[in-house]
Amino acid sequence: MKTLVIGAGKSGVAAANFLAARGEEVLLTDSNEHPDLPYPLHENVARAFGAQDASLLESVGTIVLSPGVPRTIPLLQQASVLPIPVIAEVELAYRHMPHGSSVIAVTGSNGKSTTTALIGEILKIDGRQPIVAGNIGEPLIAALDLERPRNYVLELSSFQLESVDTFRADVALLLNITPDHMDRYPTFDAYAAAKYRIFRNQQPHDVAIVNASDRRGTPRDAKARVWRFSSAKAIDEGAFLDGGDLVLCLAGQERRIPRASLKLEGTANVENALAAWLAARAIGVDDVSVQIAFGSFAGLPHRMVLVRELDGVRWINDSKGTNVDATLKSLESFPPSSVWLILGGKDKAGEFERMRDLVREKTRGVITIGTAASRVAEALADSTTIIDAGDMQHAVAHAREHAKSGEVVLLSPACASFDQYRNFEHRGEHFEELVRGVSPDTRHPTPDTRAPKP
Ligand code: UMA
Repeated sequence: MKTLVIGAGKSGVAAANFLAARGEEVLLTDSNEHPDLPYPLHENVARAFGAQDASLLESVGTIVLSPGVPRTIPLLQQASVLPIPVIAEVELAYRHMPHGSSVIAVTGSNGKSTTTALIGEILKIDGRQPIVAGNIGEPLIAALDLERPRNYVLELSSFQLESVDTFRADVALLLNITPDHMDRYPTFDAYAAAKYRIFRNQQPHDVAIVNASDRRGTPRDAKARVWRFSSAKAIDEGAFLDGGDLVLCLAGQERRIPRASLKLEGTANVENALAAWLAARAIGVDDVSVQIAFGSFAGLPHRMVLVRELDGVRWINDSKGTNVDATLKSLESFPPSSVWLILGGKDKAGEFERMRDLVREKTRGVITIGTAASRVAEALADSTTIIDAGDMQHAVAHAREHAKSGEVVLLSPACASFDQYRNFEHRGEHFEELVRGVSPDTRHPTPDTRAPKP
C-alpha cells in the first residue's frame, strides 16, 4: 500500500521526500497544477498535480495531510468512507522520533512562535542542542534526528493538531485561546477543540501549561499535571508576575527573576516568558540558563520590534499582529494616550469593535491602510481620531508629521497583509525600510520607498 501526501508545500514535500528516502511508495498531490515546490522532490515520489479525484485513493494505506489543507475537501470525505486514516505531517514525524526523545509542544492563538523560540534559546544555553521546528518554519519531518534522542521544541498550529493521533507531548503549552482562523472553523468551539488536542495522550507524569486568565484554557479531561501562569494574579502552582519580579512557585518553592532582566517588551511577552520558564523547569533546566536566555533573547522579527527612536518617538514593528487579540495585547503595554496605531490590511472578518475601549485609552490616533480601512473606521468611530492613509508610505508620513516626543508609532494591523503585501514579513520589512528612511532633519520619509508588488 502506498502513502498519499496532500499538499506540495513545505510539509508535504518534506513528508514525501522522507518516505521516498525510506524506500516507501508515495504519491504527492496538490490541487494546483503547477505548485511552487519549496524543496527539490525525491526522484521516487510520484506526482499528481491538478484535479484531486477519488482515483488518487487507489491502493492508498495512509494519507499524510499538509496543515493548510482542510479536512473537509471532497477527497478526504471520500477517504473517510473507505476508511483510510488521515494523519498530519507532525504525526508522521512523531512516529519516527527515536525512543527517549522529549517533546515540548507550544500552541495558542498568539505568542506561540516567540515562546517556542525562547524555549529553544533556553535549552541551547543549558547545553541541550534542542531541535526547534513545526509551524515556526521548518516542518518536523525535515528536522528529525533519526540517530539519537533529542529535545524537540515544537510550535503547533490548530491546523496541525487537527490530525494528530498518537502524538504525545511531555510538556504541552496552550498560551491563550481567542478567535482566529474563523474562515476555517465553523465555530469558536471547533477551533478550541483542535487546540486542546495538544493535551491528547498526555500521562500523569507529563505537564500541561495553561494561562490562568483564560477560562477556556484548560480542557476538563487533561490527565497531566497542570501548571498555570499569569501576568495578573499570584499562582500557587505555576508562575506569575509580582510587581518587578517574575516568580516561579512549584511545590511550595519560590524562585524569582527580575522583570528588568527580560529583554522582550510588553505584557504579552511577560506571559510568554513565564510559560517558557515553566516548560524549561518541567524538563529540569537550571534557572540560571533561563535568566541568561531572558537577557539575551531579543525576540523574533516583526513582533514588537523597536525599529528606531527618533526625536523621542519610538517606532515599533508588530506586523505579526494579524488579528484583533494580538493587537490588543500589544496595545496594553503602552501608557495612556501615547500611541499612533497603524491598523488595516486584508480583513479576516475581525471584530474590530472589541478594540474600542483600549483604542480610546491608549491611542492619540489610528491610521488606517488597506482594504479593511472602512470597516476599521466604522468599528472605532468616536473612540479616537481616525485618518485613512491608504498605504504604508502615507501612514508613516502622517505619523512622522504628528507624533511628538514620548509617543509611539505602532504598526500592529489586526489584519492579514495579502491585499498589499506577500505576507506579514513583507509588510513589516516595508514599514522598517520606510521608518529607517525618515530623515532626522525633516518630518517626512524619503519618497522612493513604495511597496514592491506582492
Ligand atoms: N493545497 C492543496 N489542496 C487544498 C489546499 C491547499 O493541495 O485543498 C496545497 C496548496 O496548493 C499548496 C500546499 O497545499 O501547494 C500548501 O500547503 P500548506 O498550506 O500546508 O503549506 P506548507 O508550506 O506546508 O506550510 C505549513 C504551514 N502553513 C499553514 O499552516 C497554512 C506553515 O505555517 C508552517 O510553517 C509549515 O507548514 C511547516 O510546518 C505558516 C502559517 O501561516 C507559517 N501557519 C498558520 C498561522 O501561523 O497562523 C497556521
